[in-house]
Amino acid sequence: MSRTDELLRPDDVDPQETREWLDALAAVIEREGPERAHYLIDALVDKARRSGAYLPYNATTAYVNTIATQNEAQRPGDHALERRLKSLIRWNAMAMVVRANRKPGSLGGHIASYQSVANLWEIGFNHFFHAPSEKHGGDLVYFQGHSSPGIYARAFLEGRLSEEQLDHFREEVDGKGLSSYPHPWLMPGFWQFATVSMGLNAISAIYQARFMKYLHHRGILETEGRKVWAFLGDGEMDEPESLGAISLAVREKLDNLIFVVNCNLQRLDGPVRGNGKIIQELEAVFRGAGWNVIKVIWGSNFDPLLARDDKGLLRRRMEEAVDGDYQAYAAKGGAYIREHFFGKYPELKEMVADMSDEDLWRLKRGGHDPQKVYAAFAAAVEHTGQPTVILAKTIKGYGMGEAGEGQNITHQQKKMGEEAIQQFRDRFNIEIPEAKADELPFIRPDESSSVMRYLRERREALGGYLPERTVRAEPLTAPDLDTFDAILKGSSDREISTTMAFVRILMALSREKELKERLVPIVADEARTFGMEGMFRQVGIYAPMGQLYEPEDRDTLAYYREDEHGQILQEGITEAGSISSWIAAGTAYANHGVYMIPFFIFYSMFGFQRVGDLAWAGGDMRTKGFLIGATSGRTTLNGEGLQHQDGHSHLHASTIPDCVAYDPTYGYELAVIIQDGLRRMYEDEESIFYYITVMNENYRHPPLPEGVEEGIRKGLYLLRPSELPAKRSGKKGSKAQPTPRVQLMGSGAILREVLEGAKLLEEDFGIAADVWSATSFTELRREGLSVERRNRLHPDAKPKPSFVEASLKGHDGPVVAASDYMRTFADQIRPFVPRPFSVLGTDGFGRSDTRAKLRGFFEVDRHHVVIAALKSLADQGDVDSKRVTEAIKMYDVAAEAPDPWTV
Ligand SMILES: Cc1ncc(C[n+]2csc(CCOP(=O)(O)OP(=O)(O)O)c2C)c(N)n1
Ligand SMILES: [Mg+2]
Repeated sequence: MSRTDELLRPDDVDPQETREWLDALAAVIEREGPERAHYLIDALVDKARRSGAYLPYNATTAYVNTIATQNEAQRPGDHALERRLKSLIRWNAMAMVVRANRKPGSLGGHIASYQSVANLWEIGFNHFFHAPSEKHGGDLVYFQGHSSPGIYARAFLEGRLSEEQLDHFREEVDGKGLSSYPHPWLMPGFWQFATVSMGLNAISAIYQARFMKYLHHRGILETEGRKVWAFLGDGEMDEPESLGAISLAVREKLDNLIFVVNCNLQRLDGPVRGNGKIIQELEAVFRGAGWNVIKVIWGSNFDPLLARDDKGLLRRRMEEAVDGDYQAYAAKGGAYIREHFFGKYPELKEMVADMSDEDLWRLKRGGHDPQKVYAAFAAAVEHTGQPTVILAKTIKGYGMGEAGEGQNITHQQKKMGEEAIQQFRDRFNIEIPEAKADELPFIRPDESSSVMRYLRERREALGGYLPERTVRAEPLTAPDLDTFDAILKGSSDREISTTMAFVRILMALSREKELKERLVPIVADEARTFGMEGMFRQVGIYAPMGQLYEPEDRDTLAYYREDEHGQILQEGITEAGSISSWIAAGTAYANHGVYMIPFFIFYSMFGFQRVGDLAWAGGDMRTKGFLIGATSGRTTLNGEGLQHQDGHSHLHASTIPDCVAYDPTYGYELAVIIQDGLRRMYEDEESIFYYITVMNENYRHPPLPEGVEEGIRKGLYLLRPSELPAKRSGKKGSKAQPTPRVQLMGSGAILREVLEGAKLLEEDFGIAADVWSATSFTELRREGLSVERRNRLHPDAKPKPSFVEASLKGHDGPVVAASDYMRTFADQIRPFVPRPFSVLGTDGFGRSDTRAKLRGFFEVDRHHVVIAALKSLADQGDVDSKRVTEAIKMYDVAAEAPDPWTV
């Protein structure tokens, strides 16, 4: 059979004519090269279309390997030793999970996923994945999270993890165990990327690859030659985050990015696409987006069969069978394959007549064939100008036999019976006696053995061991607070917003010698909203190809300047992408050895609520940097309504343990917070990140009062002590009485309502009101909880007061707190306020109106502050309860209106 005949389709009406065209094409390829051939084919298609023919675009290619056998790069190395190594890792990974689940408590774990990806990873470890070394900056590998047992098993062979650690898989509390999945928070010297939340892996890897190009273009770091590998599940590709950013990778020509999708055709419950083909579907999606797609479907032992497939029947059968069928072939064995796959056409059945059922069963899928995988990886690392995706077909639970191979239940299988363990041992030639197998010993051959020497030699050649998280970055020196002098002085008569104050702080930082290069401002198409357009020109917008056009506004001061060396990451309308960039920048200290300072500024409503899981993963990865939630507050962003008004992002923020969050009111507070953040994260190297809300309401900002910095940082300081005398004269002839007193707290925009409320209390009711600025209810709660715990567990020691309690000491009266957030926000400090405490907040959906109306509606305005204060005082008998009624009438408050959170 000629090579041309391989390509004839079974339903060809004129094979002779087809042959002539194909031969002509073959001749062009030979004489003039594939590019000329491509040109001619395009011209033919174009001609047909212009002549009126409807030629639907077909984004898929035949269901065979993309790389023709004769074009494969040949796998170097010692194949037998590699198989042995892989088998040992398979065994130890399986043993670790099964042993863990024999213990009481059944801690879970997964066997099947690693068994299906093992070959892909081992080819990577033996031949491709570079660790950072003198010669190479190191690749970044995003390993599929729930296949972590395979990574632990390898690290055990490498001597990086002990048998005791393996034996305490998922037992972390006593400090000797291993975390279930990749969590840099829990294993900071080991895992680099938190990858177990499906989908985050893919988008993070794309923005990581892009950030590496950014570092390179900005001249901060040489990242040439380094690759980002992301290993993804085929089920995982259903997540919007998996596919949502793939066009960026093409646009920015991320040829440093390689996706490997392990197409084992199954997810947790069952088949990924039982009635179709996930590989074909993904091929179409990625090709359509402009990726280099490499399909690795069939193993080498299919090659001779395909070579004999003169009529294209085998190809036709491959195309016909759907993934549900392929899964059944994997689960049911050789006889079933003969009957149901080859048996469909007598000629195909004949083709395999001299093969045993065992032979048919051993026909490999591409992802389990080291040669095919090597060839695909080699092609991917060589490819330039485009990102590459490798779609590798595998079997879920490979080698698990009756315990789950290709079965729907396999994902959650964490136990294996004696029989299945013996089969596993035989299948992978594990050298332990039959009688011992069921004890599932971990195996680590002697250092002098050929397999261990090979393991070391391969990793040494590639620069060391992976994964490993090492912080090599030099800490930075935070600027002094007086860098922000202009802000600290207050705005005098000018009315500005905290957003404007923030932008000024950022501008001041961009003039700081040591820090300016490290700043990474990130926006999701809202720079103008926040008044940051001045930075477009000043520091430029990163664009790897520079600016290929004359911007429309070229002659303006703040023109839209795109630049190869630009500093701003203008991500367009993608919060998920922007926060992925923020994570890449904020973990550069661990992944690239250089501290970067990302500021991602966004609509606070589209932050945690939109991409909370990425923020959580960012926390896990010890990301450092600033998230700036702008236009925050339920009543402060007036006009925009229900979808825009954020009254809860601070609650989201409070759920992330290493997120330090503030809701400041004044420019000087913001300056103190940002300066402190820079110091804590980059100078003292604490593993924290900052969430700060800023607003678009304009008002005057006072100068920094003396001695309040510590309070700002801790979350509470006395902003305005009441000036009323502590005693007031009683009725004629009676003794002077103490002035009734309240403590008012406020944060964000509502602090100003609280200040106004204090004035009303004093002027209209003669009540002394001290006003506190609560820059962080969340930090106050955390401090309080830790003091409370310390007191609870040290009952014999002298109890310590919380910071809130200590601050309030000597400032009498009930406490009222109000914010532009749900009541739960300020309510966080209730346990630490040892007296009557009432909280006002903005529970309910937002809606459009003026600020004043909204604050009245949500009952957080000055009048409600007064009413709440009077009511507390009345409850303890310090004022007559009639005064509360009086106030309600006086301020025309709709007491009979329904609860704002119900309407
Ligand atoms: C966002 C998210 N949803 C659900 C899960 C639970 N989960 C873990 S693995 C898995 C199935 C994964 O299937 P696939 O991506 O095909 O990977 P495989 O194990 O088959 O390699 C699911 C649903 C998760 N980890 N993250
Ligand atoms: Mg899968």
